[in-house]
This record gives sequence, C-alpha cells and structure tokens, in this order.
Amino acid sequence: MKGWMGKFRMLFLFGALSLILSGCGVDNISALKPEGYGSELLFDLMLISIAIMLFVFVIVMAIYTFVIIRYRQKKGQEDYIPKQTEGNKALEIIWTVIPIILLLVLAVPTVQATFDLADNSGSEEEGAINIEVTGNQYWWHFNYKGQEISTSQDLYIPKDKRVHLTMKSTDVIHSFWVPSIAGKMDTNPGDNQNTMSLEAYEEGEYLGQCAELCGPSHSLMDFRVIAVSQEEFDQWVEDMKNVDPEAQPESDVAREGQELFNNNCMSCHAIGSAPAGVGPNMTNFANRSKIAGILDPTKENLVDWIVHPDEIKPGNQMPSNLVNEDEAEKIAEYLLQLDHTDVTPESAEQN
Ligand code: HEC
Ligand SMILES: [Cu+2]
Repeated sequence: MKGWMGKFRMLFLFGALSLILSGCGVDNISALKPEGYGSELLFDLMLISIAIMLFVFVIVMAIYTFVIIRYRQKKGQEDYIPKQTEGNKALEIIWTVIPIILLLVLAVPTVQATFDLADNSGSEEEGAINIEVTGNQYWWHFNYKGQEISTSQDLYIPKDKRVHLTMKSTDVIHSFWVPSIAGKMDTNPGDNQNTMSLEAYEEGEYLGQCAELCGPSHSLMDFRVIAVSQEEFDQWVEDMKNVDPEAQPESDVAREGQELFNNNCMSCHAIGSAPAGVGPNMTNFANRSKIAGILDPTKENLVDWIVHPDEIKPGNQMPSNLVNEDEAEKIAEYLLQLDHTDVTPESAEQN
C-alpha cells in the first residue's frame, strides 16, 4: 500500500494543486470569460487548438494502448523476434500529411484573427471613436482624438461599439492588454505605431495590465477600461469637455490644496483637456477606481502616494518629498473633490 501511495504521490500533488489553483482568478481579467471582440476571437482560437490537440492525443493514445496490448511478449515466446520492417511509404505519407492539414486548420484562423485584431477600418467613418493610447513608465494615457478629451488610467468607452486605438510609448516598449475584452498590443516608442480595435459587449469595469516587462514597477502598471451605455458615454464626453481646470473648490482646506497643487505639481500634471504631460492627467480624479492604478482611493493612501511614490511604485517618474505630510493632506482634499461627471465606474454595472 505504501509503495503504491509513493508512486502516485506526484499525481496527488498536482491533482490537488490544479483543484486549488482553479479557484484563483478574477472575473474581470480572465481571457477564459471573453466579453469583448478581441478576447472572443482569441478564445475561439484557444478552443480550436485544444480540439486539435485532443484529437491527436486521443488517436495516438488509442494506437499506443492497442500496440502495447496486442503485441506484448507472450508466455513461451520469449525468444520470438517478429518480422522486421523498415520504411513504409504509405504510412509515412499519411503521418506527414495529417499534421500538415492540422497545422493549416490552426494557421488559417490564427492569421485571420491576427489581422482582425489590428483592424482599424472604420476609424475614418463619421462618429468613429479614435483614441490615442500612450504607455509610460508606469501609467497609461488616453487621448480622444478630435474631442479634446485627455484622461489617464481609466479608459471610458461605450459598450457594443468598436473603438479604434493607435498606440505609442514615451519611453520603453509596453503592451496594452485587457484580457476580458481585448487582445494584446505593444506600444512602441518612436513612429512605429500599432493599431487595435476594442469593443466590450457588456457594461462593466475591465482590468488591464501592461504585458511587456518594462522596469521595476511593470507588474504595478494597471489600468481600467470602463464600458458604459451609449447615453452615459455621451454624457461623459459632454462633461469632460466642459471641465474648468481652475474651478474653485468649496472648502478652505481644498482651496489651500489647490494652491499647493498648482505650485508644486502642475509642471507634470494637468487638469482638463491639456495633452499628456510628464505625469497623469488629473481630470475626474475623484472617480478613479484606483490611485496610480493600484491603491484603493482613500485619502490615507493618496497622502502616502503624494509623499512617497517611490515606496509604492519603485522607479516611477514622480519625485518623492515634494511636499510634507500636512501639505499632502490639503492637496488630497483638493484632488478628491475633482468630481467632473456623474458617469463613474459604478455606473457601469459590476459584472
Ligand atoms: C516630475 C513630475 C511630477 C511632479 C512634479 C509630480 N508628479 Fe505626480 N506623478 C508623476 C508621474 C510620472 C506619475 C505616474 C506614476 C506612476 O504611476 O508610475 C504621477 C502620479 C501621480 C498620482 C496618481 C495619479 C493617478 O492617475 O492615479 C497622483 C495622485 C500624483 N501624481 C500627485 C502629485 C502631486 C500631489 C504632486 C505635487 C506635490 C505631484 N504629483 C508632482 C509625475 C509628477
Ligand atoms: Cu509596461
């Protein structure tokens, strides 16, 4: 019994592991639960390749089992050597042609999907939404072309509509990846801009991540795509266009914070439609689902970030200790009231 257990120990271990690990994962970042155009294409490719692999596996295993049973050594025939065969033209042609056919079945839809993912036809049409995506160490910027809307970290799109992305980077190569709704596309520095189309079939907040190792905080380079109804999106566009970057906050503390922010932070940050600077655009900051892509949006976390961004995202481009903790508290008060629209991640029904 013990020997038997010993032999199968690894099997038990991996069996248990696969059961436990199958409980991991978050719905809104799973390529196995496609809810958009690109991810659906990719999921279909996965199904085709699994089907082909299963087909090969089952047939090979069947022949293997048959041969083991049928041709095993029999009692009293220990010295028997069967007839030796070398080469069989018919068989060899068969087992060369079958894999070629299988690879073609796999290759044709894969190449097709590769082009479909990057397909940007329709981007010139009336009413098309064109967004320029910029990857930066370690944050994302989105520029809605022709709309004078500039946002960072949260990408708002209407559901059920193909939006068109052109992608670039200000430093190293990053990769834009929203597993639940989209494929994955590199953002390159220089003029080599990639294109991609994006569509979510359901309202919701979808998690995105950088998928190209780009520095010490690569794994913290998160962002979100927020798909809302067409009406909410129109409202959002309207609100974003009418942001007054100099609007005075109501409370005295926030007003002091505003002055501190204008003096210490505006060299890199912007509010309103200004194009991307060295740091993220702060428009609608109060409605961000995360601070810097990763922290829960509490005042405490915000103050921590403002004073010590390097401790939270090593190697990021925002200097530490620009202001002291007292000043950071006031700035936080100001930033957390930058509520420029009623369309928020909550308006996209949680999926
Ligand atoms: C030298 C340029 C620079 C200055 C000056 C600067 N920042 Fe930043 N800031 C950045 C960069 C770059 C990031 C993005 C960091 C990252 O996520 O990798 C950032 C990110 C942030 C974020 C998170 C934004 C988001 O979208 O979630 C906040 C909040 C912030 N900065 C506040 C401040 C405040 C307050 C000041 C002034 C005290 C300030 N910054 C000064 C460059 C700067
Ligand atoms: Cu990156």
